[in-house]
Amino acid sequence: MIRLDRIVLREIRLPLREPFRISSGEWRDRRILLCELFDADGASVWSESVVDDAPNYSPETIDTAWPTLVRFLAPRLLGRAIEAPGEVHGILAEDVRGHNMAKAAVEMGCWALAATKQGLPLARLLGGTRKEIATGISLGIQKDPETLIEKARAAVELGYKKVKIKIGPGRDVEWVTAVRRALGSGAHLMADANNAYTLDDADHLAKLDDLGLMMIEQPLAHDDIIHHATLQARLRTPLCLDESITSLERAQEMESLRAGRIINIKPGRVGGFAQSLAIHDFCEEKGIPVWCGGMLESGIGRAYNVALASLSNFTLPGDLSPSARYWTQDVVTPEWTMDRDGMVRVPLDSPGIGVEVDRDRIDALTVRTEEVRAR
Ligand code: OSB
Ligand code: MG
Repeated sequence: MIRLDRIVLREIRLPLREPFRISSGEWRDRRILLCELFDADGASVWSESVVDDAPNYSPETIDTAWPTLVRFLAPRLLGRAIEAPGEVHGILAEDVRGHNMAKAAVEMGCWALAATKQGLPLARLLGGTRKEIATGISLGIQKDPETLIEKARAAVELGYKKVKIKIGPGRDVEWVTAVRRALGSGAHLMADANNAYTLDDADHLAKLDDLGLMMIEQPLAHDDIIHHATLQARLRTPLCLDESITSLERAQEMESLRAGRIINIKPGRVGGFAQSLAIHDFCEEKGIPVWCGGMLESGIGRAYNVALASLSNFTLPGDLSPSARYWTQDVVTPEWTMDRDGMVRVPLDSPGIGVEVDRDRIDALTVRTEEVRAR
């Protein structure tokens, strides 16, 4: 049982080692929202919301998630007896529309708290069975194809099991062709468009069919299913939906309309683990492979993603790059690492999220805090 008596929100600023650019915007210095959840019996955990400064991936930002947590979400959980973490999503979703990334931060925190209190690694509480997760890299838009090729080569050299290239109009067929030539036909390559196209681009996107991509991620609008179905019917390459899958219902629509053949599950995007597990199970039953996406999380958010990716139907490499790719120093110890075979180890030796949170480092990076207490 969980009974929260305090939730502390923090904003930390964590500069990326290099800017990360996608078709809809750019990340430099991340504004990260962390939550610390305190149980009445003394246990506590850290969690993370995958919001940032601008609404270019989803409508949420850190400045919408913060007051939503303080005013609507935290008060529903505080002081309440929660039998199991699977109940939390329903409690948060009742008459609160959207705000999935805000909801996910506290929902996933409750799962970690339950794992901590039961003495279980989070991955095992979720039902995960893998000991290590195959990892891919997501390469942002570069200044020219040569730079992209160089980064893609270096990634393969480091052991990454998949290379994802961010594309957009003017930086697509030629750029991906150049990378395919450089890496050879055996490389596991894919492209992510982050909503940069419309159905008018279908003929152009069909040229990607000759490049042997594992998938094309979210070419059309952030909330679209139906046009993706039309596009999928014209492409041989599987489409993978990211932005559009905000709940189990959207995953079901994708399947029944054949709007895509793969799903990128980001727990923050779907409101947390309960929905992630429901989507995972649904996809497993329908033979739809899934993989775990990333949102440039700190080491705290990564711990949650790694735990989720240990479930059986996460059969494709996740965007789970090691800490050093993003930060000069992460906020957890040990930092996340990847071995020469592109595998990230699932921490199974300790209860909860499996990494220590560096409170001194977080204090040094904190720009604001707010505490919400049970009334
Ligand atoms: O579309 O998957 C995406 C980062 C920010 C916003 C959207 C996306 C991404 C990534 C980065 O691809 C994945 C990562 O390395 O965390
Ligand atoms: Mg994506």
